[in-house]
Amino acid sequence: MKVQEIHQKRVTVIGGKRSGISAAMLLKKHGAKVFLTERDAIDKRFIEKLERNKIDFEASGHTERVFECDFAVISPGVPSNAPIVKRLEAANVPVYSEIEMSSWFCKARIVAITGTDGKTTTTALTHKIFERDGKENGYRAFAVGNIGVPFADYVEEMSERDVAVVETSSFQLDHCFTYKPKVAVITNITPDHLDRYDNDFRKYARAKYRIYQAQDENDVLIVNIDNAELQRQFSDKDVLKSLKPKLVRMSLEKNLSKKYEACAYLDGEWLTIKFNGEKERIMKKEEVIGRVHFRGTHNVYNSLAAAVAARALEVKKERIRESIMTFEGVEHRIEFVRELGGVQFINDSKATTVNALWYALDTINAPIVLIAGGRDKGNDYSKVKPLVKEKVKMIIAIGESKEKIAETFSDVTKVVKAETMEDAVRLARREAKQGETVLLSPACASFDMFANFEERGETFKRLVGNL
Ligand code: UMA
Repeated sequence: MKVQEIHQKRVTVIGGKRSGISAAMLLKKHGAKVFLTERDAIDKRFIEKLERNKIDFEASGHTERVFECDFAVISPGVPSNAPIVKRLEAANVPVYSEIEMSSWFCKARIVAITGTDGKTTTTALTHKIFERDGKENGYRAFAVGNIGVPFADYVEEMSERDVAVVETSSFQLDHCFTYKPKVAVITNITPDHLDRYDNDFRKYARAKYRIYQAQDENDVLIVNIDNAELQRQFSDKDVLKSLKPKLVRMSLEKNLSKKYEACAYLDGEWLTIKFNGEKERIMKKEEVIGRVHFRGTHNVYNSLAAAVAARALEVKKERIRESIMTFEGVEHRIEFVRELGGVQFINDSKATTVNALWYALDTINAPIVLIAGGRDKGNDYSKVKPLVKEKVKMIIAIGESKEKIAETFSDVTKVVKAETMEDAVRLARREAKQGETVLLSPACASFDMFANFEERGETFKRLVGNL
C-alpha cells in the first residue's frame, strides 16, 4: 500500500506491546483512524503512550469494534490462526504484519535476516559492518525488527542512502506481501515454533521463504546450503526456475566455487566470497573462532553471512574484516557473566531452541552444569542428547518443561528440578567445581516464567552477580 493511501483509513492494530504500540503511533501520525486492541492487560507505560498520542484502544479482550476497519495490522506474537485473525480474513479484511506495514514507509535499502538460529548475531554483526562503513561514506545503519526494536520506530528516520538491517522472524513474515529486501539472508531452517504452524515443518519453512517473495532480479538472496532444508529448497528445479533474486549459496563444508559463479565458502582456511566469477578472501576462519567472545563454528556461519550481505552492497572487505574482528557478541547469547571460584557463568538466555542449545554445548568446554527448560514449543531433544551425555555433568530443569527434560535426559546425565531461577542458580553454584561452567541455555521460550528472554537473562545475571 502507498503511504498516501493511509490517510483517513480505519485501521485495527492487534497486540498492545512493543510492535503494536509503535505501529499504531506510525499509522496515527499519517492520518489513519487507529484502534488498538489487546487480549490481555496493557502495560502502564504503553497506555501512557497511547493516551499521549490520542490513540483509541481496548484491553483485556477483543470486542466487535475490531472488525470496523479497512485493514488490520498484527503484532508478531499474534498467530495467523488466532480466532480474531481468522474472523478478519473471513470478512475479507486485509491483515498485514507490522514489518509489512512499516516497509511501506521505508526508503532505505533493506537487508533482511531470517533463519531459525543465528539471526540475532548475524543481524548485530551485519549492522556493525554497515555502521562502520556508513560513518566513512556518509550514511546510517539501523538494526531493527525481531532483535527487539520495532521497524516502525525508526523507519521514518531512514533515507535512501541508509541501510535497515531487519532481523525478521517467521512470525513477522506471516502476513508480509510486498516487503522487499535488497539483500535477504536465510541462516538455516530447522523445526521451531511448530506450535504456531499446526505442527507442520513445511508451513514453518514456507513462512521463512516469504522473505524473498517480493524480491526481483536486482536483489540478492543468501542461503546456507549446509542446512538440509535450504539445500533441498535451493536444488529444487521448480524453485530455481521461478526464483527472481540473484542467489548466493554459502557453505563451510563444500568448495562451491567449482559449481557456482556467486557463492561463499572456505578455501582452505580462508572465508572466501565469489561474485560474478571473481574470488575475494575475506579473513581466516581461525580469526573468527579464536576470539574469546566469539567462539564456535556457528559464528563462522554468522560472520560469513554478514560478510556476504555487506559485499552484496559493495562494502570493502577491509571494513568487513575490521568489524568482525572487533565484534563483542550479543547480549544473552553465550554471554560471559563472571568467574567465581574458578567457575565460569555463561548467560545464553537467547537460546530458545534445541539447536541454539546444541551450539552452546558445542562451543563451551566441559564439564557443564546446565540450566534448561521453560515453555516447550514441541521440542525434539534427541539431537542434543549425545552432546549432553558427553559434556553435561548435571541439568537443572526449570519451567513448564522440567518434567519432559527430566524424562528425556535422566538416562544420560543427572537431572534435578528447580522451581525458580534463584533456586536454579543456587543449585548450580553448589554443584559446579573449579574449571567447570554454569550455562543458562534453556532451549525453550521464556514466557512461562518471564516477560521475555531478556528478562530471563537479566534475572540470571543479577542472581549470579549476587553470589
Ligand atoms: N495478543 C492479542 N490477541 C491474540 C493474540 C495475542 O491481543 O489473539 C496480544 C498478546 O497478548 C501480546 C501481543 O498480542 O500482548 C503480541 O505482542 P508480541 O508478543 O508480538 O510482543 P512485542 O513486544 O510486540 O514483541 C515482538 C516480538 N515478539 C514475538 O515475536 C513473540 C519480539 O520478538 C520483537 O523483538 C519485537 O516484536 C520487536 O520487533 C521476540 C521473540 O520472542 C524477541 N521472537 C521470536 C524468537 O526470536 O524466537 C520469534
